Amino acid sequence: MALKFELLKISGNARRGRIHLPHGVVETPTFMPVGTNANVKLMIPRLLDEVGAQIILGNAFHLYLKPGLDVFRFHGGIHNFMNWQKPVLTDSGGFQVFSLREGRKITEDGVLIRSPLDGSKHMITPELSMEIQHAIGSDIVMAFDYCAEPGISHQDAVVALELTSLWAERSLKKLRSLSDQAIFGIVQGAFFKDLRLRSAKEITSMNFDGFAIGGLSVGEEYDITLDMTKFTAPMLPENKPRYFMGAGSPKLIVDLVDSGIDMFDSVLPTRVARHGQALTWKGKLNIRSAKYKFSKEPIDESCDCYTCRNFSRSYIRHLFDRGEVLGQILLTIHNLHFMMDLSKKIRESIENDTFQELRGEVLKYYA
Ligand code: PRF
Ligand code: ZN
Repeated sequence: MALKFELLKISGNARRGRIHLPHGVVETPTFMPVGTNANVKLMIPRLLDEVGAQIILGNAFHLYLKPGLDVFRFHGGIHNFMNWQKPVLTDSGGFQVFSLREGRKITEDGVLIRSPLDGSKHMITPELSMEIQHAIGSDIVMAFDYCAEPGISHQDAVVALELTSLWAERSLKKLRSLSDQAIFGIVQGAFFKDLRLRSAKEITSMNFDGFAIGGLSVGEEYDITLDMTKFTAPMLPENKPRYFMGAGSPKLIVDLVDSGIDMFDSVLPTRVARHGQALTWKGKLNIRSAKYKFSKEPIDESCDCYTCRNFSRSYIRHLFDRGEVLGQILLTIHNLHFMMDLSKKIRESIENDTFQELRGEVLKYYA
């Protein structure tokens, strides 16, 4: 078994757990930084370690295009390639069915997707996605799914759901024939409860090592995201990890934990950092603002990250003003540290049965 999950404590619906993987242990709830191209933008692995990252994400489709599977085979997998020796989860390419929908073609066999790099066309099947994720050597593989767009009709959502179930079965069968890597199934069903119910039933009837909720946070209203998650999460087996794909705002994270989710990922903390936005325990802060020109304060006085221990708002604002990359690096370090700190405080609060107080505190500053 490549994955062992311990459910350590339940407080309300919030869960405190531990996932054992080939490259290490992941304490949950956990936030997973995104490293699409085998790097978390602007972060060296040593810094990822320092901010407390336990597991990072890679993307099968992007890594298949560049550098290509032969390079991963040459290095013996992503861990040696990028010199990150802790766990890695790879997404299957199912999200690119959604994000690269311009000119795509979907058949029962798989999806024809256009490369964002050079426009070339690639037929991604569940089997190919498994071969890619096997070559990458991730600790957790994701099944190949069909993430539908918001506004999809019930009729079309049924097609997406049926393909997702068919592809889940083929993903599981193919991966088990290749390796003993852990694999998660993904529940779809758009914004229809009857379809979420059906998808959850079909996907959880297969012997996956964990389960993800996909197809949400794709542009729909917040209340719908949360309502669908609260409806779906209880249908997932209690003794396996639960992963909400693509959630990075502090508000959504505390609400997801409150719905029984264990894992989440997003480019949000690293992306907004590059645009000058810091996440703090007192809400968001835009470092480009003129009001920080003469501020000797750190970004967040309650933060003990490298950035906050060493640099003033005034200096970081100056770096952004001059377009210096160091400003982006310093904010990326801070934002990732904040997400890891948030995850850690969530875990502690579940252990102490004070999660609702922590959630209230976060919601006060992130409306
Ligand atoms: N499927 C896959 N990856 C994803 C999603 C999905 O539905 C989402 C939806 N928020 C993010 N990433 N495979
Ligand atoms: Zn900080």
